[in-house]
Amino acid sequence: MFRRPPETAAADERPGFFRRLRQRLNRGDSWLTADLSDLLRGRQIDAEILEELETRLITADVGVEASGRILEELRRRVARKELKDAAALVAALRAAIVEILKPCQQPLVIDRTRHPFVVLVVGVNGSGKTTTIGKLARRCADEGLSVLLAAGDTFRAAAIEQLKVWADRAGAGFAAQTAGADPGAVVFDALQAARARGTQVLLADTAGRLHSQSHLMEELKKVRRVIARVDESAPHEVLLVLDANQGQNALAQARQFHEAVGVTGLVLTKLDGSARGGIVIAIAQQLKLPIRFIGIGEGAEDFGEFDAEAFAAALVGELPEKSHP
Ligand SMILES: Nc1nc2c(ncn2[C@@H]2O[C@H](COP(=O)(O)OP(=O)(O)O)[C@@H](O)[C@H]2O)c(=O)[nH]1
Ligand SMILES: [Mg+2]
Repeated sequence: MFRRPPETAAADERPGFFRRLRQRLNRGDSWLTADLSDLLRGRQIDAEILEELETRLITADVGVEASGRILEELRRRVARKELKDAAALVAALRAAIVEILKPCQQPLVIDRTRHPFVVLVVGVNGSGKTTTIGKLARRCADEGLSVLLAAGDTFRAAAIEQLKVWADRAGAGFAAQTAGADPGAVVFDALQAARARGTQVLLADTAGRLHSQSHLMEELKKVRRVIARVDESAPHEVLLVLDANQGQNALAQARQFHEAVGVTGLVLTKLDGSARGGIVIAIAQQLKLPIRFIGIGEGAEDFGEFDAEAFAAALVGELPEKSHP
């Protein structure tokens, strides 16, 4: 994530993370991996099988638009007699998925000339904001960056406590006020403190639920303005955290948050849950926002950069070449 050479990234985290991604993504009602081989076994690649595949894609949250795009490509290749067997179809499906996902594979690059680089984390209640901040804090700390966490979710005391636990675990600084305090004031003070200390990264938590959706958006806009008042180049990243289990709802949330505060990156969490992963394709197709990270569990290690090829491979059930140990 922080301009580290790709070889070291591959060596120290990728294989393990991808293996777990594949295992966890396909847990429960797997939509392609297990089913696909059953669907294809001993059958010819014809119009009927493509129609069945399209239905599966749509019911797996891929959405009508992205499914249509994938099928258009597959039909074209079938017409050219390029897809003679199941293996060729699976490979073509994977390639079509990669094509949609690839533009969203844009890692977060922390600009080390900023003191601090400010990341404002937004999203609805329970989407995984605080957990993501904790995981990201750990990642930054592992990269040798100094980090400060700002407890901008002042709605509940428990939210402040939860962030404190993550700060302690990651060895990050922590800035908070009491529950009910003005989140703008909390983030303002944290930013001043980070500047005074020369802290490299400030991760600001926010509330996900207020009296109403419009109230929440107004509060987030205000936090954004307060940050810009201290450093007009900040926030340097507005990270929207989406729970992949929300399905098509996640798309609606993304549009609302983007309109209100200008999202610059996405984190998709809980891909280890009942989520079928197809929503990631719909999000890529429709939002075209950078997908910075994915979450595949509650622990700090269950978090990694989004990789289009690895993700597509996990979905259709084949590990990419590079992930083999
Ligand atoms: N299984 C799983 N649970 C997650 C993931 N990310 C967050 N959670 C859990 O989801 C719940 C809500 O997360 P939290 O960070 O408090 O959400 P917030 O309200 O947006 O701050 C917590 O129990 C987290 O442990 C993930 O990637 N996978
Ligand atoms: Mg929270």
